[in-house]
Amino acid sequence: MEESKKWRLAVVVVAVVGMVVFAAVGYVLSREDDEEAQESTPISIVGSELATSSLVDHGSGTPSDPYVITELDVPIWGGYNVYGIVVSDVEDYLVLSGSLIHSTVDEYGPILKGIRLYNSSKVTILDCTFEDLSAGIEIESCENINISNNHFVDCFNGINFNLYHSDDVSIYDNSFDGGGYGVVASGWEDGIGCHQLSVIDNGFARGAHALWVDDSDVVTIANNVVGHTEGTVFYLSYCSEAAVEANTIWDANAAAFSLFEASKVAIRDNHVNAGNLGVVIVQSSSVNVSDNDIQTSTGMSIRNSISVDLYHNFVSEATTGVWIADSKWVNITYCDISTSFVGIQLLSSGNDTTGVIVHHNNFMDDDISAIDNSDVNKWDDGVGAGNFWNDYTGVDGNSDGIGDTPREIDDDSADRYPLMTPALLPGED
Ligand SMILES: [Ca+2]
Ligand SMILES: [Ca+2]
Repeated sequence: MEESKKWRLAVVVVAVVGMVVFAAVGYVLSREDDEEAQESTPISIVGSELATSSLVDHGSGTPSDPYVITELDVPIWGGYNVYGIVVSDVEDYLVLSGSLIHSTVDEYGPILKGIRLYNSSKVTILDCTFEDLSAGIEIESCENINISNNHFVDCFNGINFNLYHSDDVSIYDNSFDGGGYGVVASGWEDGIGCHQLSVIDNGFARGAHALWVDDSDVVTIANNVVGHTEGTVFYLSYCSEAAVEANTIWDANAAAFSLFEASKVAIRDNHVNAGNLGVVIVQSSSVNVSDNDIQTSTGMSIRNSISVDLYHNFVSEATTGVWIADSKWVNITYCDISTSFVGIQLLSSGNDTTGVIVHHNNFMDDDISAIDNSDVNKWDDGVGAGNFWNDYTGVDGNSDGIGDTPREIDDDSADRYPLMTPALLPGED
């Protein structure tokens, strides 16, 4: 080959290689552009990197001087299961505060999630706003987590427990506005949920459910205020050792409190106004319902359950105040059941309703005070005191405060010791 030809060939080869490289680089770059356009990249917060992370505003990871990451603006967009922030393997104290985490679309259609907390402990999320996400915060395999003073706006799930159990999670003073579930631990797999879950002093409005939790124990749900919800407000299934107290619920469309396969639950001192159902107890055991004030279509509904104590509740303006089917060992005492169509209804449909004991209640101005279509139940305490029925027509000839004739309920059921004056309820003089 001539020298000039060699040179020409070399120039051509270089040019071709250069074009290929240029095209390849261009392809890669354009792919990156495309991917960027398709999906946002999560901010990664890894425990082992916190000491040197530029995200950390100040702090050293101790209880009195936690690492603080603050004032982030995190837009999220893209396709399926995209997170704004992923926090993993944190063991030191970390506070994530004052940030806005939101999708760039006005709805939670794509699976866009705010913060994923994974395998971490001692993390606090404070004063953040989560908007238009399929989940605001997702928690998996974590412990000692505090979530307080945040705002969840139009998130399908506000706080979502995922896949594996977490331990000691406190959810305080947050507002959940719109969306589907405020706090949720539910799925097909067993084991999702939380040991020591506290949901206290939160506000829930315009959502479907405030709380829907499976597979959890040592649960406290207290002092929450709920308005304008579409579905069951507080639902606990396969849960034990739960206290549900001092919550206020108004303008709910379904059940206020619903238990399924739950045990050792106390529901006390709640106020429920409006809705279909106040307290629903299904396939549960050892449930104590006390000091509640309930105005719903059905005040309390108990089915297929064992050992339920209804003590000192006020139920009014119900279609049925207390409805019990296929259950045993239910005590109803010191309740005020008034202005309802049916006060108490017992029935057996499949299983027997037995061992129901009803005494020291006041039935006032109900259309039908009691119906007992079940088996052997007692409408008095067996030793001389029953209930006050304002429609009782008998007399008390010996002035012992007890009517001289039974107050019949039907052919085989009666209160043998009807009270002549209303039972003195706890707290009354
Ligand atoms: Ca009967
Ligand atoms: Ca008498």
